[in-house]
Amino acid sequence: MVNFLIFGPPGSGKGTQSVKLAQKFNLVHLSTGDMLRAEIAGGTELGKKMSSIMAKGELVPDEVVIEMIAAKIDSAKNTAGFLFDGFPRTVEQTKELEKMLGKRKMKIDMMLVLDVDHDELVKRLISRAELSGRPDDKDPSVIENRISVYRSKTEPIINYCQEKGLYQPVNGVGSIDDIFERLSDKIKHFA
Ligand code: B4P
Repeated sequence: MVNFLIFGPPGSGKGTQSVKLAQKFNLVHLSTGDMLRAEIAGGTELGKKMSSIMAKGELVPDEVVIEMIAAKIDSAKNTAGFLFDGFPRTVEQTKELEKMLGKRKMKIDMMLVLDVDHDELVKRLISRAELSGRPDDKDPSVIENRISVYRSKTEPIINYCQEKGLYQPVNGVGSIDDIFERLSDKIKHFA
């Protein structure tokens, strides 16, 4: 099994590229954002608690996403590996993921980081707001908060993974197909 993190600021194209990569390389795509939005759409108790945090662009508590991911790893069958999208988002989540994988005789094999400039991120999220109806895409101040939460809480994971030799930067600006090719080139050496 090979396990990849797809990483980058909000709007960098993680979700967009993950769907295509999971299909091409027979990976299970695990997006904590999608899981949380499914809880909200299902009107669950957890979803009700998390929706106001997400609408402000803050991170939900580490233990919530860690528990979700562990359940999904154990229920996956016949896969070449996992593609973690939007998880981990803190160094603490990264350490927990390493423990979780270690117990199952797996590890993180590569961290793919989509590099996109600030103005392009804001432009993409504002244009998605028209289609997504996501409250965190509608308000420019929430978009700025998500980017700043990424810089302060999530970006330190890059250093952590760089020291372990896992870091692989990818230019995230260009057409969706071109970026898919760049990512596929990195993954194909493993998968
Ligand atoms: P996520 O669902 O992870 O949302 P995101 O960061 O906005 O990225 P997403 O994957 O959706 O966007 P993409 O870049 O593909 O998280 C949402 C919230 O959930 C967080 O703010 C947080 O509150 C919570 N959460 C999730 N995981 C958590 C965790 N582990 N811990 C704590 N809290 C957590 O695409 C953006 C747009 O760009 C799309 O419209 C797309 O079409 C467009 N696009 C993509 N590629 C493009 C390209 N090459 N050119 C032009 N447009 C492009």
